[in-house]
Amino acid sequence: MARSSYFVLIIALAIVACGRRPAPTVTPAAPIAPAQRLVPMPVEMALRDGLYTFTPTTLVAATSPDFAFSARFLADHIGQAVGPDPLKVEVTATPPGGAITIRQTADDAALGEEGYVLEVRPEGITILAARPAGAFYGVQTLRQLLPPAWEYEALRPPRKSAPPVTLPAMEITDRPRFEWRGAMLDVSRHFLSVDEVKRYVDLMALHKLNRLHLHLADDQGWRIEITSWPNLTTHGGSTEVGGGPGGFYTQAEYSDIVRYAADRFITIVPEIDMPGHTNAALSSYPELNCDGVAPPLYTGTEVGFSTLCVDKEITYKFIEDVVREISKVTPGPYFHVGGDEVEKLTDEQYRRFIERVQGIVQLQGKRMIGWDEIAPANLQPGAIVQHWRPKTTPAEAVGKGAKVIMSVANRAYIDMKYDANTPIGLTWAGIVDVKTSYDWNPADEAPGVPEAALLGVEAPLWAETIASIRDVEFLAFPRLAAIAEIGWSRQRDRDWDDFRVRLGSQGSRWVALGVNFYRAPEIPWR
Ligand code: NGO
Repeated sequence: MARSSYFVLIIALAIVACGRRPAPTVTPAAPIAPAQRLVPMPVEMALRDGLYTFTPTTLVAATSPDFAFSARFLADHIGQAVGPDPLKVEVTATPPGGAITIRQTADDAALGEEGYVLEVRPEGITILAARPAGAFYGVQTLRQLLPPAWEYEALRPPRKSAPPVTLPAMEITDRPRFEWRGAMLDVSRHFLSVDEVKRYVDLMALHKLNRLHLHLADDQGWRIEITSWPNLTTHGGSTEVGGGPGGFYTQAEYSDIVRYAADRFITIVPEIDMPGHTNAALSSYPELNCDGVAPPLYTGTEVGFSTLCVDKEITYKFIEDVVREISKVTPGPYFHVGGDEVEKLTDEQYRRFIERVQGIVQLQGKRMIGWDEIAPANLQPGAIVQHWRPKTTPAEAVGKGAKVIMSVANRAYIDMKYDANTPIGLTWAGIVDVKTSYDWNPADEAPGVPEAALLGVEAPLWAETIASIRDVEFLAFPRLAAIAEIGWSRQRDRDWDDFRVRLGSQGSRWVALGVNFYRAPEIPWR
């Protein structure tokens, strides 16, 4: 070859080499061992000899009507993946051989509210649980062991020649570390529709999360109908960050969300943030302002500038009405009063306000939750503090008997960016990559807050930069699965390198579910 040709060849190779993007980490599609398919990781898991084979006539049986929802869920999931018709469901005390049976056991002590045993044998599959939530979590574990392709909504019956679907025999015994495994959606900064919230509920259920905290009111929008103060939604709900149209839930729509979540063993936790973060309310009712003048609606993202007028009686009448109306449509035992970032009151004014509101919440039979700023108030037994500010501790509240939900922002805030190039998200608490969100122990996070003081963990998703459920999914996945595992699995069993691999195998399931997840480069997606 002539020298000039060599030259051209070298230049061409250099161009190709420079233009090539680094190959994503993709592991070839070898069969995934059962233990690698599960997030969160169960307490105990042992493989046994033999295989269970799914057939078109497999029956899903529940021994108690309380377990029928879980049986139906499983039958619908397996649905047409194994035959032309959906699987049959039966509530019966004596299920036939070969069935998938969800069986109630009297062994409450070992399994508790949420524990289960999953036995896969060649002769049949059994999920044992003492309570309906445990049965549901057993079903979610079985679901994660089944082919991800079964999640596709357009799945069609298999070809006649397709090999039968089997599952290796195994036994799993499982129960959660914490009773509170939460996620929060901020529907104030940007509104999400009922269907979008239900979609989040579905994705939470897959990873055994059980509390959905809805941040229903903030400066930028009031999102739940209060019939005695209608302007809150007609005016206060009419915009959002950036000036979009906002929106709100009627109480009937909110009840629909509550029911949908409850079916999936998720308790809705309503939050009305006060006395700060209240511009939407202040703009809707001039009498809530100390000067009697309603400010304009707000569509920016500053915090700390608004407060209810704590010296006016009408303020407490307003709060009583709001807490009463929302409590009536909220079967769960919690009411979150916010309490964060108040810059316009003295400490004394703030404390007195929180203590008075605590009485109002108790009168409605609810447990008060507040962000960690409420810790110095005189908290009553049963109060719950949500810890969010890094480098502070709510130990003072723990001393008064309060329980803590750990949501420390530099670990659990999934509205933070994954890295400097993440197109949406905030950075004030730092960059929260997947390892940062996973590799920590809630019991070591705040001095004076030991394991026994913890109710659990929660991943808040603030919505300053989130305009749609697609954005929600992008910031939540995969980090929400990391928080779910922290909430469920024992600390001594958790290990980042092992988690990375198990998280990687969630990718194909999320693809099948249409989840817009972030393909974090440190995860071996498959
Ligand atoms: C803070 C603030 C919110 C912001 C969020 C953004 C709390 C409890 N108050 O968290 O208003 O939206 O940060 O990350």
